[in-house]
Amino acid sequence: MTTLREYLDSTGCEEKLKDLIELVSNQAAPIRKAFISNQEYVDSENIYGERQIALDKWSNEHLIKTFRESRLVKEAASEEEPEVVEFPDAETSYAVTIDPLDGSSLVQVNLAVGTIVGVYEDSVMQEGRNLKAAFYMLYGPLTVLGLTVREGVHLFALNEEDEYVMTRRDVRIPEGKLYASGALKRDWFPEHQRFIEYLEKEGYKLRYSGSFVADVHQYIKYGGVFSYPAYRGRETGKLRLLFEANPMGFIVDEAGGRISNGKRNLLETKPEKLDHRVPLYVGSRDVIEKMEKEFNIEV
Ligand code: P6P
Repeated sequence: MTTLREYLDSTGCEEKLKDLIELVSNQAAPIRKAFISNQEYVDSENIYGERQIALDKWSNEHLIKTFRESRLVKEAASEEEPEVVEFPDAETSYAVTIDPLDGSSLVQVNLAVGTIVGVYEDSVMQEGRNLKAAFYMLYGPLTVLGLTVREGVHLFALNEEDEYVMTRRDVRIPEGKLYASGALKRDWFPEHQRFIEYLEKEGYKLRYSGSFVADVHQYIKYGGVFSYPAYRGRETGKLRLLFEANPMGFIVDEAGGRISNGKRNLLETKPEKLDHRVPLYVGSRDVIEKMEKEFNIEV
């Protein structure tokens, strides 16, 4: 089976970027091992006012330390950090976004969670379509790596020797029939409600876990539309452009799907701040383009 390094060597990827992808994806094993000893909530909050579990802090600190020691990263923006972390000793100009442990509260109920990574040149404050690479490590029954270096999307899994081997090459998202919507139904705007009702009439099946990375991984395989819309009380939506929407949306786009804010391609959105939130619809291209044309979702 093709290893991660063998795949990377078959691409046009820069050497230092290959090293960075391998280094970060190999942190899956130590992060997973930390699950059992970092369960409790700590008395701190992230910049979104969300209480952090010790695991958020541990995985964030572990990845930041890994970046610093590697000299492979010029700056890193993390969902768990108030500001961009600069690395003056860097030997590259890679700018990285991380969601160190997306869906972390689900560890307590043994559901899949993951690490989401985006790699830009020079700065993280640019449109998602400029990503040089995007990948995620998903900690489920298997430890899976979903990766694009702008040459399609490929999946790997850790084998018995803790080495990534390719399990699926050139993933293409089908026009499947899963759907999900975050936010309370009573707070949905009418246009979003109308779209969800359309999907249900068309026989779409609800699949929502509370972990964006795990849900999008499922939608990449089966197809459909995952949404976390604008809603009354939070017209910007909940999910983060830099840490969740851009990297995962870029991967879906590379697999032939689409990510939208309800009206247009989210990968063309210029970030205004680190904490830039966006309404999002991500998954199969045809149904999302139909939504953009026919459901008049306001943004
Ligand atoms: P809710 C996890 O906190 C997260 O950022 C995403 O991973 C997930 O899709 C969403 O929030 C879940 O939000 O409001 O359903 O708890």
